[in-house]
Amino acid sequence: MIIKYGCLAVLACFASHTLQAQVKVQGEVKHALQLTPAYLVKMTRVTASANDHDGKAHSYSGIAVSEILDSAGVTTGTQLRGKNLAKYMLVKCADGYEVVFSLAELDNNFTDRVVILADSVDGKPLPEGKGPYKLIVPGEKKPARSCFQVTDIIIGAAK
Ligand SMILES: Nc1nc2c(c(=O)[nH]1)N[C@H]1C(S)=C(S)[C@@H](COP(=O)(O)O)O[C@H]1N2
Ligand SMILES: [Mo]
Repeated sequence: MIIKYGCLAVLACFASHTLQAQVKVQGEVKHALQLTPAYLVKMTRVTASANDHDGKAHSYSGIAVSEILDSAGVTTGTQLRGKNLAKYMLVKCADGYEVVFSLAELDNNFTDRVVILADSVDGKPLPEGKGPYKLIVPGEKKPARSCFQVTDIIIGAAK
């Protein structure tokens, strides 16, 4: 009995962990994506430095959000004008935390800042409770939009 339920608990834990290791990209996109380790490994890795809550700098690595948006067929680059400037990216996390960016804040025609979806910090996977994916937003005074345990990226239009 104990062994049976023990096995079930291990399986359930494994299943939930596997399910968590993906970020869904949907909304105003040409192709919805499910970002998994297998999908992300084909994309260009970049690094970004960010301070933690106590002001200590860490080196994060992952994929530029701009590349993820391109891959999903979001209106970026030369398409980001007119009505498309009212579009936004909503990022949802496992604990219900949500943050929003206008698409222009993430676009390399508008800014040199590179926001990344990180899966590693200082050469190691993100620690339990902060991973598997964390958004890294360099150059902000507060780390409040660097949200961890990201589960969903939703593209919307503000009107
Ligand atoms: N998913 C999620 N991400 C989050 C938060 C949160 O509550 N949930 N808090 C934000 C705020 S306000 C801060 S200050 C930092 C805190 O990060 P730390 O716990 O690594 O210091 O995470 C940011 N990212
Ligand atoms: Mo905070």
